[in-house]
Amino acid sequence: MYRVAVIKGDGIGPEVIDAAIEVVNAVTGRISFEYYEGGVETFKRHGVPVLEEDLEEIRKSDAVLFGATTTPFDLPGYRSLILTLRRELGLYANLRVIPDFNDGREIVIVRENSEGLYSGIGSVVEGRAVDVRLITREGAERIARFAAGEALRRGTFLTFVHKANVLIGDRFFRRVVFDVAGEYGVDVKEAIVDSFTIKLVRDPWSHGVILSENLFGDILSDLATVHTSLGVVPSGNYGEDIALFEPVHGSAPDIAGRGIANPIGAILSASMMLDYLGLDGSPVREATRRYVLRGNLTPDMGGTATTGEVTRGIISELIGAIEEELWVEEIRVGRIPTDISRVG
Ligand code: 48Y
Repeated sequence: MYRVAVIKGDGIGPEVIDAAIEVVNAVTGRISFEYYEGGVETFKRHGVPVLEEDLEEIRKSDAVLFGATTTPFDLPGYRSLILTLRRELGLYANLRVIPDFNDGREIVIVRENSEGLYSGIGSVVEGRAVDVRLITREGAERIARFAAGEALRRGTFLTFVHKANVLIGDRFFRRVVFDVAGEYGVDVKEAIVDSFTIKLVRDPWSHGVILSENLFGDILSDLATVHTSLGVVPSGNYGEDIALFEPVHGSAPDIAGRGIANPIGAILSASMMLDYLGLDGSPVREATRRYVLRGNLTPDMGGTATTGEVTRGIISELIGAIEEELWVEEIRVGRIPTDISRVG
C-alpha cells in the first residue's frame, strides 16, 4: 500500500480533490489516503498554516495530494500554506503540463520552486520594502538537471526563459543551465521573458520544455492556459524524497460549493501522482481526453455539467477501457473464440 497525505484546502479544493480520489480509487486499490488540515482556519486556531505534528506525518507519506487554499493579502503573520509545504518538504521543482485534448500536444513548464522572489528573504524598514531574488548555484543546478531530465524523457529541447539582459541573477542562472544541458546532451534555446509572453500565446507548442525561475514560471504557467481552461491544468511539485500534486488553479471562492468546479486539473494531477508512485497514470489521462472530446463539460469550458457529472463521465470511460482490455486479453489467451468477438 502507498500512503498519500491529502490536504483538500478550502474554496473548491475539497470538491475537486474528492473527484480526483474517486477516479484514483477506480483504477487502483493500492493507495490509502490520510487527511490533514491546513490554511487560514488552522492558522486562526493554532497560529500556524499546518500543524508541526501533521507535517511530520506528511513527510513520511509517499506523496501528497493538495487542493487549493485562499491566501489573504493582509493577515498579519500568515504565510501561504502551499508555499509553506513547498519549503518544508523541499519541493524545488514545479512541473506544469498544459494539455491539448484534441491532438495530445502539451505545453510543458518547469518552474523553479524554492528560490527567486519566493526566497522569503526580505524586510520593510524605514519606508523601504525589499524582496530578495535569490539564485544559488545549488538551486540553479538542481532545477536545470530536473528540466534537462524532463527534456530527455520527452525527446525534446529546453527553452530557458530569463531576463539576463537586466538581472544579475539570471545571468548566473543562464550559465548554469547551459552547462548542465551540455552535460546531459540537451539542446537549449533561450528567450527573454517579456517578448516570450507573445510567443507563448501565439505559438505555445513549439518550445520543448520551458524552464524559468520562480515568479516568471508562476506567471508563464497561468498565461500558457489561455487556449484551454486554467481548470484543467495539473502540476507536480517534486523534492528529493517526496512530491506534492495539485491543480494549478486556485480556490475560486466565488464558485465554491456550487458543484460546478472543473475537476480535471485535480484528476490529471492525481494521474501524475500515479506515475510518480510507479502505478501508471496514463489510463486516467486517456479517459479524461476521451471524455473531454465528447462529454458535457463544466461552465469554464463552455458546458453545463457539474463536477460530479464530469467525474462520473471520466470514470465510465476508464471502466470502459479496462473492460475492453480484459476482453482483448480473454481473446488473446483463447478463452473467447475470435469468431464471436464483440459486434458493434
Ligand atoms: O501555485 C501557484 O501558482 C500560486 O499562484 C501560488 C504561487 O505564487 O506559487 C500562490 C499561492 C497562494 O496564494 O497561497
